[in-house]
Amino acid sequence: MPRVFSGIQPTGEPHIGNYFGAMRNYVRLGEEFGKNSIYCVVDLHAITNPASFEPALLAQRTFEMAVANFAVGLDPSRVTFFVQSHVPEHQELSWIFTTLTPVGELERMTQYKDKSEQLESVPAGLLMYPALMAADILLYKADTVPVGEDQTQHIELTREIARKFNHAFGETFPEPRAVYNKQALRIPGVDGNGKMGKSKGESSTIGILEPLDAIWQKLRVAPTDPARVRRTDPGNPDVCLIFDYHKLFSGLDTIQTVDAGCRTAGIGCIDCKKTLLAGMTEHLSPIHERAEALKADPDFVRDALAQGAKEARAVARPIMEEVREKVGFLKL
Ligand code: AQP
Repeated sequence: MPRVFSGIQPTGEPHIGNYFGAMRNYVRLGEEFGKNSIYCVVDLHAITNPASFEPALLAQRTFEMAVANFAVGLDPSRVTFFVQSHVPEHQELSWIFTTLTPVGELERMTQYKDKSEQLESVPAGLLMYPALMAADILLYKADTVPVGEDQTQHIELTREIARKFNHAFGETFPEPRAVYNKQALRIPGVDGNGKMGKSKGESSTIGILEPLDAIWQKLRVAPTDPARVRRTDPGNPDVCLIFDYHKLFSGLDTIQTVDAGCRTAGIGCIDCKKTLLAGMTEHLSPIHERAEALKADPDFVRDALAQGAKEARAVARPIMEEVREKVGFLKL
């Protein structure tokens, strides 16, 4: 049976990019593979970027990330869901992988390049991020990794690390493959400034748990087709991020209506955005309700995370034992 692994950083509120790009696939694969779907709030990753790491907020963001995942439909009694720092084997395997990974490979990662150029002083942990991600996945010998397109390069490096380990120490790890949601490979930020990302701040994101009036304030000012200056100008939905969001939240009829309306100037951008808000309201309101119920029962969430860490360690420990033996550490 395939084994699924994926992680999500508690660097801020989960957004619709995370949701459509990754979390919905967590739910789908969770329903198929049960406890063999292993998901993790990757707090060790979240501390690698000083631009988005806020110690005073980390625990709360970690808790809220679990709430959000449960609220969108992940059932912790059916899948394995835990917090990365609660399973120390991630760090142990990661260290071994850093010894197999050339610094040049790590420096070539585009996410590293993007983030490091914003920083005056670059922590070594930011460079090592992909080795930790490889450890996250391979610690469970996972072969299936639901992620957004921005993780493609990291998954490729994970495959390479698996190959290197197998070559050096004997066949141990599978070469995992990424699973994408083709409709949501890379959802743009609502500020029109590239990929939606938590670490880009609130102006980029539409949080899945964000109040609908706050979402409307962002949609209202969101850029649309820049060539559509007046209400009477025809627009091009193919270059409009609002239309990208319609494809995620609206039914086929609505998508066709706003597409045609935009091209013929039959619908203005504000009305198009209001239609989108209606679709978002329908989709997100039940998630908001479930999240409120979970927040009102923090012991349920904490117990689920404690149980998840136990389950994850039960899988990770024997694999780590095998790794230690193959690497040649003294066993007492
Ligand atoms: N815009 C997106 N479109 C589609 N998928 C996305 N993912 C993230 N952004 C998009 C996918 O969500 C999963 C969790 O990734 P993450 O926690 O790294 O999310 P993030 O919002 O990208 O977080 P940060 O803190 O802002 O990280 P960086 O700065 O690394 O982008 C992943 O599967 C991701 O692909």
